[in-house]
Amino acid sequence: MTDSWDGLQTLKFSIKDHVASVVLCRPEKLNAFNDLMHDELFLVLNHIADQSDIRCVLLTGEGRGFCAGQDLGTRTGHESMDLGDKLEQGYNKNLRILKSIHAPVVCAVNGVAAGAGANIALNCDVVIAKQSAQFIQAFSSIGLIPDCNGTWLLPKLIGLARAKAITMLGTPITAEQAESWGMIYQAVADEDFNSVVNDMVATLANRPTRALSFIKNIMDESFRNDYGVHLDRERDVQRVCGLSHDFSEGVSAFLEKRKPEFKGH
Ligand code: T3D
Repeated sequence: MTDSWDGLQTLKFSIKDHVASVVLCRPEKLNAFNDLMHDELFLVLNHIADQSDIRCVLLTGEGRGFCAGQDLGTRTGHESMDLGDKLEQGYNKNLRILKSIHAPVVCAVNGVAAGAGANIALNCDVVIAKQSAQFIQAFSSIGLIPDCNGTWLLPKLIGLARAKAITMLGTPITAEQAESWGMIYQAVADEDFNSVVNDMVATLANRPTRALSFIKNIMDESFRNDYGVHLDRERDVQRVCGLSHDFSEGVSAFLEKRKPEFKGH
């Protein structure tokens, strides 16, 4: 791990035991995004995407919030501002890299997730939230539409009826509600949150990373493919998995009644 990450001002970044941890770190603003945070996240995500030995990524926030979306203090004088450009230079650039990361990305929502903050979380592969956390589609309360692909993800995760209502009303959704609606994987009691997250991340980092990478991509593809095309895709991907070290190790470990030692390739 290089020391050069010590200079980050809006994030904390570390890699340990094949897990890359990214912590959004502007707690006084509930980790809302300014330009520097967009730029630093871009640097860090690019680094992660280049490291083939990273086997799990953890994204979380410092302090009592996960992320309150865009720092609205940077959006005064809006009549001369092109938000399409801002999205392209900030969130969209980062989400494209996030999606390209081969390893599973766990989002640990440690507190309120509002606006872009909520939808960044939903773009991750596994979302775990503190029971006290809330998800708020805050956009329409300031005259915007959901971004960070919220309008693509939410109808798929929770259905059109709920997606339209919560985005139009800006209703805060509790972590438990989010779990019961299928918006996130799990709501966890606040006192158990850190240990559940750490266990989840360590478990994923020791599973067959290449297969996990295929799983995340092929599940996303399922929304575009028709039935027959998707059967073909599964066949092709399974062919590759069948040639992997991890498949052979998984089968041997099962037959020998021992714990598998996956290498991630
Ligand atoms: O512009 C583009 O690039 C287009 C893309 C936009 C994407 C977006 O994310 S738009 C949506 C932006 N986010 C919001 O509208 C959410 C605004 N925040 C809130 O509604 C509330 O803060 C929360 C519901 C998230 C939390 O409420 P609460 O009561 O727990 O905390 P608080 O007191 O409101 O906030 C604590 C501090 O953080 C406070 O600062 P202060 O008064 O202690 O100095 C507050 O101003 C600050 N803060 C919270 N969110 C933001 C923020 N400062 C700037 N921007 C924020 N988004």
